[in-house]
Amino acid sequence: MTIKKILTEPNPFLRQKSKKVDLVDDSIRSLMDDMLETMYAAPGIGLAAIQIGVPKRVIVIDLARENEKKNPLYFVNPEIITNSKTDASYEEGCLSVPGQFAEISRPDKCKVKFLNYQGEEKIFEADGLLATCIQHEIDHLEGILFIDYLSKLKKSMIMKKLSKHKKSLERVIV
Ligand code: GNR
Ligand code: NI
Repeated sequence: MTIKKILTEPNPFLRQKSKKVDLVDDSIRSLMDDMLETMYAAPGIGLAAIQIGVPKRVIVIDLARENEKKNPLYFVNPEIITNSKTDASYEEGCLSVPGQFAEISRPDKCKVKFLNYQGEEKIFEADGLLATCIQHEIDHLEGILFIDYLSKLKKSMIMKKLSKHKKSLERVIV
């Protein structure tokens, strides 16, 4: 297992649409292992493959707290079948938008169809933070980030901060 570098905005990679996985084989399982290790190290509660530069429809999530037993969830080719009509709002963050947080409103429940770590088809209904997280990760597969839901002004303020931060990091390296 390897900890990979997480791509951050602005980066055109994060805006591309990820491709469906044909078969859950050992190479996909190895990708999921690396994603999970990268997510734990960050630390974060979810990660989409595109965040480590791999444009495949693969997501990992673990909502367990530090003092709780790990509970990794793997979703290959996740599809939302139904969404609730009622919304819930959570303060979201994103490992690809470091240090920035905002309240985002999304359907509070969703039913998802996906392939698990073994490649078996599963359907399950999520609510609460898990529903939010799944929708946040599926957005990544479409090249969408949570800041896209904010007003133009809020988004441009965040983008400005991120570019400044990136430039200062580049100066350190050079
Ligand atoms: O670590 C993360 N926390 C989080 C909090 C609220 C809503 C979504 C998330 S996902 C995020 C990790 C990440 O960027 N996944 O793509
Ligand atoms: Ni994210």
